[in-house]
Amino acid sequence: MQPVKDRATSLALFCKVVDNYGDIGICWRFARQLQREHGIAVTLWVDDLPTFQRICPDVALDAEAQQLAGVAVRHWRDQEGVFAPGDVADIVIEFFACDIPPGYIAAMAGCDPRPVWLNLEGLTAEEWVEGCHTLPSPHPRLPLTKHFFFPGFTSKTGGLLRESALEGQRRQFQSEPAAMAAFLARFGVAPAEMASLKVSLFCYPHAPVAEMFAAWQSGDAPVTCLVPEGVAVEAVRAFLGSAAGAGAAATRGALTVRVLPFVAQPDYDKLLWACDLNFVRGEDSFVRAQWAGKPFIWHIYPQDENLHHVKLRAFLQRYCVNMDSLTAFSLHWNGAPAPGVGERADWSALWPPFQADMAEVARRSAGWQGEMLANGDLASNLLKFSRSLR
Ligand code: TRH
Repeated sequence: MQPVKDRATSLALFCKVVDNYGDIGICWRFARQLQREHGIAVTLWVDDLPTFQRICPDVALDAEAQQLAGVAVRHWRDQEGVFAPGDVADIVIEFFACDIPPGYIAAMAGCDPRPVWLNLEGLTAEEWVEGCHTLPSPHPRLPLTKHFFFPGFTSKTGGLLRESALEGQRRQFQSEPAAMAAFLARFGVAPAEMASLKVSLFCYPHAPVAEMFAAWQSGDAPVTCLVPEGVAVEAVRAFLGSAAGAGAAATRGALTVRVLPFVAQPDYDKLLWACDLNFVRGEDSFVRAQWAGKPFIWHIYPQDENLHHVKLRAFLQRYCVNMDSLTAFSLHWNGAPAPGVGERADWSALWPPFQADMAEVARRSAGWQGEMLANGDLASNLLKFSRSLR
């Protein structure tokens, strides 16, 4: 279905880069989709341009204001700005509860009508989200009400970020083996490696990568592991026996490891589509892996007191229907003890059953996509909710 164009609406999205790439990765994807598919005039306020540049090489580091892919990008330097009601967008979104400048909030209070103000939250599969999604939070002093908006995996949440053309692009790419081979050849993947199990690896530094490498190396089926530069640096360096810069590669036993440059966001999707198995992390690559229709293993962002294990289990409970090998593998990858397998992971024992179930896991991936599509996409759901408030 064609989304309804809404040319009159403006939207300001405030993004503070706390750590890593996920915050700006999500906001940049979201901003482009709102502009391209819904005709919204989006201003993306972001505090960290160098991190932004890694996923979008067109970003100019010294520009206070720049236009990128139809989105007005503003360097959010500090909280000091002075704003008038005319500067305020129709919809104001703070990502992940970041504090937007007090001057902007004061200007919001002076608007007539007042803008829609949303706090776009992080993704979790936990049930409590359904009770908090769209809840209002009145400002203690000003005549403004902020609403919480939660992405999620059920119809009682805001759904997941997904561009309307994404599925078509993926199917097209995956239907052309030559295009996939040409894409991977850019990173040095040799024709013979195309027949191996191709794995992309994106994880946090504490993932048990060295142990996984050892299991693949001594296995009987060839594996080609593609690792973006800067990821799992210690294990990659140890395997290569040299520096782990982009372009570095080595083969030991059944395993070939190749270091890739950190690619722009659209190419990262292609990488996920071209591989047979994807290790992803955080929030955005995790969601992209779900749309890639391939088996994936999620490394969740660590939190104090192992709170992330609760979130991991909540997701696995929804996703891993009758897939014990995937559950065991995922829990151990995240250092979360798996019932029946013991606390210490034996990767040579965990890998074969998972590998044997991979076709089944891929089928589940397709079924899951169907379920997620039925919830609509985050951008459309958010705009629908915003209109209901105006
Ligand atoms: O970078 P992350 O670890 O981000 C995390 C999560 O968002 C987490 O929820 C948040 O709380 C924490 O940061 C602070 O992982 P994530 O979310 O997958 O974001 C990575 C982004 O980088 C994603 O948009 C994909 C993109 N990317 C590229 O564009 N090129 C690449 O080569 C790679 C590996 C990733």
